Amino acid sequence: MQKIKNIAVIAHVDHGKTTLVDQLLQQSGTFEAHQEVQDRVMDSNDIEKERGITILSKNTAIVYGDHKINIIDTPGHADFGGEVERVLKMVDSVLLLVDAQEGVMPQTKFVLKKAIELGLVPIVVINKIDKDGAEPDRVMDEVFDLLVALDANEEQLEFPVLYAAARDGYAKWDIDDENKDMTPLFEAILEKVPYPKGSSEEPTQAQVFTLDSDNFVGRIGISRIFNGKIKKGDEYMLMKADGTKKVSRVSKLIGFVGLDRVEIDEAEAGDIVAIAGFADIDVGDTVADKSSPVALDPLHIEEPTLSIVMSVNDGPLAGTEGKHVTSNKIRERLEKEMETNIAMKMEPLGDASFKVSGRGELQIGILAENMRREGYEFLLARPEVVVKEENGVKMEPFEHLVVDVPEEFQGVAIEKLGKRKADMTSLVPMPDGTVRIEFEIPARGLIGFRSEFLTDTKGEGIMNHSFIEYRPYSGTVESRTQGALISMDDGTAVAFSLYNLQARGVLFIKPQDKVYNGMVIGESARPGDLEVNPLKGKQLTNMRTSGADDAIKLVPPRNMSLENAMEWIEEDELIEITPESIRIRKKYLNPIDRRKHIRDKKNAGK
Ligand SMILES: Nc1nc2c(ncn2[C@@H]2O[C@H](COP(=O)(O)OP(=O)(O)OP(=O)(O)O)[C@@H](O)[C@H]2O)c(=O)[nH]1
Ligand SMILES: [Mg+2]
Repeated sequence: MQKIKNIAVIAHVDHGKTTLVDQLLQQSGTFEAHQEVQDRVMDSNDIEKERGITILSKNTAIVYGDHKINIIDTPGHADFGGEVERVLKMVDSVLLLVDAQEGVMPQTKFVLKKAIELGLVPIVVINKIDKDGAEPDRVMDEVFDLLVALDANEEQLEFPVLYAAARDGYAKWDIDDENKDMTPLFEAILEKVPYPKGSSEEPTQAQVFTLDSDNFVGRIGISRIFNGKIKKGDEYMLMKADGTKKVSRVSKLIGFVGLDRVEIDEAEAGDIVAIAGFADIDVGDTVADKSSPVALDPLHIEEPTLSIVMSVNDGPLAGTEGKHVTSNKIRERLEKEMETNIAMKMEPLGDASFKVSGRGELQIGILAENMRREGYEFLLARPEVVVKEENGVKMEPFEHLVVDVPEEFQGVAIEKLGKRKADMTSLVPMPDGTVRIEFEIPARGLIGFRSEFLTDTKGEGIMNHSFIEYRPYSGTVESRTQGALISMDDGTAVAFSLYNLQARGVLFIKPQDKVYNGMVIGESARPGDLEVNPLKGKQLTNMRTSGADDAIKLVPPRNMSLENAMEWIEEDELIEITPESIRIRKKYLNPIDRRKHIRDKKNAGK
């Protein structure tokens, strides 16, 4: 039997997981000498590359001496926490990375909690020790305190610690050791990660933790083999969580070597492989021995906490920019997404709209961004948290929030968060003159908070949050105070009128942009919506020609990216998304309908 070690790399967002995996790949000699390798090779899809974040967990295998090390790189952003949870059941230890300056952050807590609950003993890697502000000792203490707070057992509290600068390619046992290479980390993995339990002689049991698809063989389940063997061409029983069973033949078996996938004939207990041949294979399914099938425990997958309504674009510019605009097209695309993205859910609501649920705004935003690039056009409503009822009590998701702000903004941050029903749990001055304040807050209170927070802290605040649990509903939360500037006409925006409107607030559009009646073109400086006319040209006089229009100096418009727009809009507003534009509009384009809506809402006592 081959010597195998299975490990996942977990951390808060940006603490250096993908960079570390890069270095391990490079330094193990897994790449051929001629192979050109980019930075963060594991971040392979377009959006991952552009944003420098990991969205999907991905596995790679490294050959080191006589060992094969299967490494799973996981996403650090809280919205993809569900990915991490699933992956942890497939490995025998984790590398927990913590930034030597930032220290323990919300997602560090979230992922470590899951690892501790599964009984894994982490290898702690204090990373980025090259940073000027690095304080490895303080961070080490924070990690230890966190483990104690998480009820770690004695073995877990004796976790090994290494100090690293992943970017510069070294790790070491002692902070005073020389900076060399990753050898100490390889040693730690070989010494400290237990060999997989289970036996190749037992009846086969493998569990799927990620899905993939291939144009030739269809759905593929990336699985960990816990017992027995999987052979290409043999029949196995696919066992689902709901008890359904079906025998199929493995048509293709794929092993991992570095970044390559290679076809293999057989794999044994302890290894991670991709299995093709089971048409409806899904995450959590067991691939079991045909004659003595025993299912593994199903994977626990946390429910989505945020939902958003997606609907067909019915505005006056509908169909002018997108390729796929019908309700059928949108439905097909969403259904396809739900097949592989098990952390999300979709529910048709009738009248050409769909409720899409996920773990956060970023996760849903990325789906929308992908659809837009594929030529889709649609509307998105304001994100809403998923409220549940437990024993007759209305429950809503709560988040752990950490904000880092320069001292002078501490007051405003606490005040604004108080209005959003946040409970402060700690306040610690940091050595660099900032304060780290922690809160527990209903997820509802966080919707739209980021942009306000950045404005309040002049862009210097940093905020991070992560799901804690469902708790009883906490009452109304304050939301955006400023009104919207709404266009009262259809046409093309004119510089002269935009120039005059600048006094009214912040604009989202520039001259020549298409606008329509009911479209939101800016944020008013005051509460309450304001209807304005962005089309009014200057009257021509003898003195000046309309050409002078070009010379008008306008403040650059606020860039309403998809995520900014999701943060900004209120319940009666929508985002219009097309391959070319992101516009904000009122749900009711006609001012009479809008007034009626406001009246109805008042009457309903909201
Ligand atoms: N100074 C310094 N920067 C580092 C080090 N390791 C990684 N970085 C930088 O930190 C940033 C984030 O690195 P990634 O490897 O993408 O982090 P990640 O943990 O994979 O991020 P997510 O997958 O989005 O959670 C990049 O700009 C890296 O170059 C290090 O040792 N020192
Ligand atoms: Mg990453």
